[in-house]
Amino acid sequence: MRVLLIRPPAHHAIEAEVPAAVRQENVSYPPLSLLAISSHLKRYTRHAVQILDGLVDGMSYPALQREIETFAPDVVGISAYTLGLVDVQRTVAAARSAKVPRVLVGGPHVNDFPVESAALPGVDAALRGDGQATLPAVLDALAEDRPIDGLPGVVPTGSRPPPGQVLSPRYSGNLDDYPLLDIRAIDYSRYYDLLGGGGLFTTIVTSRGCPYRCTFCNTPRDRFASMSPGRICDEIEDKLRLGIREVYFVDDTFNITNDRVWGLCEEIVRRRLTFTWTARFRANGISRDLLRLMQRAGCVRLQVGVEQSTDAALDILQKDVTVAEIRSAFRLCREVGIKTVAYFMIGTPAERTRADVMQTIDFSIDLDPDFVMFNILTPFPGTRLFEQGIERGVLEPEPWEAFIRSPSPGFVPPVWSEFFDARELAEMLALAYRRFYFRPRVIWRNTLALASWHEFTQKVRAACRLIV
Ligand code: B12
Ligand code: SF4
Repeated sequence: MRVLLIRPPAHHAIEAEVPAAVRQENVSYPPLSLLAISSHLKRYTRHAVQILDGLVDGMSYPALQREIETFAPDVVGISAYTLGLVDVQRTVAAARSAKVPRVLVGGPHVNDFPVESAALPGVDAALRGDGQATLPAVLDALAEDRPIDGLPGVVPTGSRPPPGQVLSPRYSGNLDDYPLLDIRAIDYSRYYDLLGGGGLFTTIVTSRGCPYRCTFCNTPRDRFASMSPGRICDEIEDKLRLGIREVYFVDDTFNITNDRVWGLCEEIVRRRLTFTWTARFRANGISRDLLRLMQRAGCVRLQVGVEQSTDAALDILQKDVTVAEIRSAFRLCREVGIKTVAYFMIGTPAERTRADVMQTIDFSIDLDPDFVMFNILTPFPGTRLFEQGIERGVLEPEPWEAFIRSPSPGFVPPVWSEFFDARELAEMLALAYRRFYFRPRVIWRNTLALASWHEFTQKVRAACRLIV
């Protein structure tokens, strides 16, 4: 079978949490999910696989259709995010117009909304779980003209199946078993990191899920799995051979345990792997010794989820971290010389007055990270926060349900509107960025750190969009 795996463009992405200005500059990461699937299919099956990344090219739909026609696949597999659902539909339509016999969807949206995904017009089947664990059997069946209903991970179409039956997703228990990502399957030179140094770059995921319980997050809690340090270093070594020198570990939380980070850094140092890296961290458990070892292993920057400025607010979000731990983490990073990006949320159930939000902004300045990212909190279906919103009458399930049944570009995800409306939150978001970044000290520091003219123009563009 000829299989084309597609990451849809983002022409109609629904804006939520992350300001569009930041997202637009942030979409230049490689399509990890499709790379993982294609590497697996190439290694273990005889199907001919190609990846089409509509996102990196900002590809138009006529161009996408032409690309599909050129490859002439038997099967198209589309990766679906909930906020990208309108583009998923347009991509399905393009595949249909290109006369592709079978159109499948998979990815985070299908994992969260399996029945609704299987009912999307033009979709032949929705597959739940890791594509590596579902697609091989499905492709073999299609190649032999056998039915795919009932195969593991295949969501039945039509009437709602009994709860739990066939809907349970398929996941691998051991991430080490998956083959190394064959990044040569895409033009990897086109991907970059806005905050990076401008060298060849890639993202890598080394774990799945997170056992913490933050109310605003629905990352798989019970399925946490991690690759071994040896497997991660094999992946890195493979990418270094291609000239890649910058890595962003995009795991939900890289330091679920310090032992994991410690073991990986020791292995990187032992193998003398020379590259710089950055990762997403929680503030608790960060020690000076750990940071020093991480720095020896190439760590140059950490993105840390701070979210709020008081212990009471952090408790409401069940963040399981204290302000003292956050302060200590940022102080130690500055002391050791690792740069920081602090993530904050505006419009949480803990921010009842404008003064509360100003306190969050003041804290971001006081903490003195190198960069900040403010998001407007958007309660997603499937999170504890969403349930709390419904229980307290702050949120209605209907707007989301309508969008998921019938995606339209005009959808505006409801915010936590108990204390502020969306307009007030947007205004305070812009204020937060202005107050943090338009300080002489920050402008000077960031200008000194710029690596190139390209980087400068990129950042100025992003900053202008943010402020506007
Ligand atoms: C890394 C990551 C990112 C990175 C992506 C970096 C990169 N591409 O290099 C960044 C930071 C950019 C990012 C951004 C966003 N992310 Co994100 N991200 C993740 C994270 C932590 C891991 C995803 C990953 O790469 N996993 C490893 C790869 C190998 O596996 P995978 O993506 O899970 O894909 C597997 C299956 O889903 C399936 N699959 C995927 N596609 C397909 C297609 C077919 C046909 C089949 C059969 C199977 C299949 O097989 C894959 C391989 O096993 C997940 C959380 C999590 N733990 O899953 C959230 C997650 C995917 N992100 C999420 C969200 C909401 C976003 C944003 C929309 C946030 C925002 N408000 O802007 C943006 C949008 C990104 C975009 N597409 O435009 C949600 C998605 C929820 C949903 N229902 O859509 C998740 C689940 C987190 C959460 N629980 O809230 N993200
Ligand atoms: S620590 Fe991060 S990934 Fe883990 S539950 Fe909280 S927000 Fe989600």
